[in-house]
Amino acid sequence: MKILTADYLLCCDDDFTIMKDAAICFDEKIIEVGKKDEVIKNNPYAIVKNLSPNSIIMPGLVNTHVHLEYSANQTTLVYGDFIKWLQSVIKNREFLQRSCDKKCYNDAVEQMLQSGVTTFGAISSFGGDLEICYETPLKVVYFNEILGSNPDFADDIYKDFEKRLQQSFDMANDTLKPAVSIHSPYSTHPMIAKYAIDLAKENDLNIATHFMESKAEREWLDKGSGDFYNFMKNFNHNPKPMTNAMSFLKMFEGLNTVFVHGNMCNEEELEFISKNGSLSSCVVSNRLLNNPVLDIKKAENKDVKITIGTDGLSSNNSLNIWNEMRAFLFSHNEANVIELSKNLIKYATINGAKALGIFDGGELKKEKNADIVSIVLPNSITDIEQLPLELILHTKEIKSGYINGERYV
Ligand code: MCF
Ligand code: FE
Repeated sequence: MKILTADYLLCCDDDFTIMKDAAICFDEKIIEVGKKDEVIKNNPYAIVKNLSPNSIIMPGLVNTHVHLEYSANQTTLVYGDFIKWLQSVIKNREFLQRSCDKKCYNDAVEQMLQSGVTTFGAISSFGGDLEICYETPLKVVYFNEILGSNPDFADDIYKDFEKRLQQSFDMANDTLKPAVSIHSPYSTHPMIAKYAIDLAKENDLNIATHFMESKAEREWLDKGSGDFYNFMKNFNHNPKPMTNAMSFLKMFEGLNTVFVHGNMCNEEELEFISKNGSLSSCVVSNRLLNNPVLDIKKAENKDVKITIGTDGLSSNNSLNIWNEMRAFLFSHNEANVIELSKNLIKYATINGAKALGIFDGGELKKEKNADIVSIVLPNSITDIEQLPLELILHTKEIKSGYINGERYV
């Protein structure tokens, strides 16, 4: 049993409680959170560690969406336009996947780990990232991706998907949970999507999908026109969307799906997402691919649970979740900076944990898993209201971290 004490403790509960001169007592689970003197008095056999001045204790962070298999990308993929980027992915994805060696995967995960991420949702297209996801001390929801627009190839697609899914089942343990990802409504035939969703339902697996990321996707699904039409014409002389937005969404009814991006959602779609999952927002990726930013007011008016995703190094220059939060803060100048900072920390902790569901963390509360990180601010703060903002402005890496109560940083 251990106790950590610090100047401040962020519970990341619904009320966003911040405790001053606080402590947390834990083994695998959290035993008590409260005032330093009381926690020490109530747990006399615990080993006490007093963190350095200006320390902050908070829950481990959650990156709900990352593609590790593209971590070799730095200057290969083309930015500035979603369709051009997609074409460059199609052209280079096997090369990038082959170029990501053990060190490349390690470095990518290390960026998340050092930034305080204790849980992430990995979208795996090929299975090349399974080993690193198994080896890392971090908790991983491992989303095996399926895509394909031609039902004639369905059998081969299912065979490949089932093989990867089985491999992830073989490696599953307390920190690696197999899951399913339907790539998107523009790339996955509804029959293929339904097959994978049914599999997820039968096996009680988490599920994720890219949805309403670009203007091109909106136009294509609504009207069958625009940039996607021109793109699809390369493969088919008379291309038509395989589904529309609402029919695609309805396949996920009753599940807790991580919908990724959602920038172009209308109110009806946001309402559906609010009732059937959460939204992973990836602002840096959206910026680089010239996609719109998420309208947070519109999403929050529908009670959508927003979470933070870095996306992959295929559309980001960093997997550090604080870099992502800073970018989010600076891209949303319509929001009050203090209010948004507080919300961002919720998005990256409690909301992310609820979105990924399986690992009971994201909050410092009795009986939750002891996924805890500590951060040291450069100086003392003058106003507790500013703490979330100061954290987002100054944090690059954590000072220490615990997963299920075990120290890993
Ligand atoms: O989230 C971004 C942009 N939207 C869609 N897909 C991806 C993103 N980052 C990587 N991808 C992958 C996706 O998983 O790119 C491929 C898929 O494997 C595009 S479809 C050939
Ligand atoms: Fe993505």
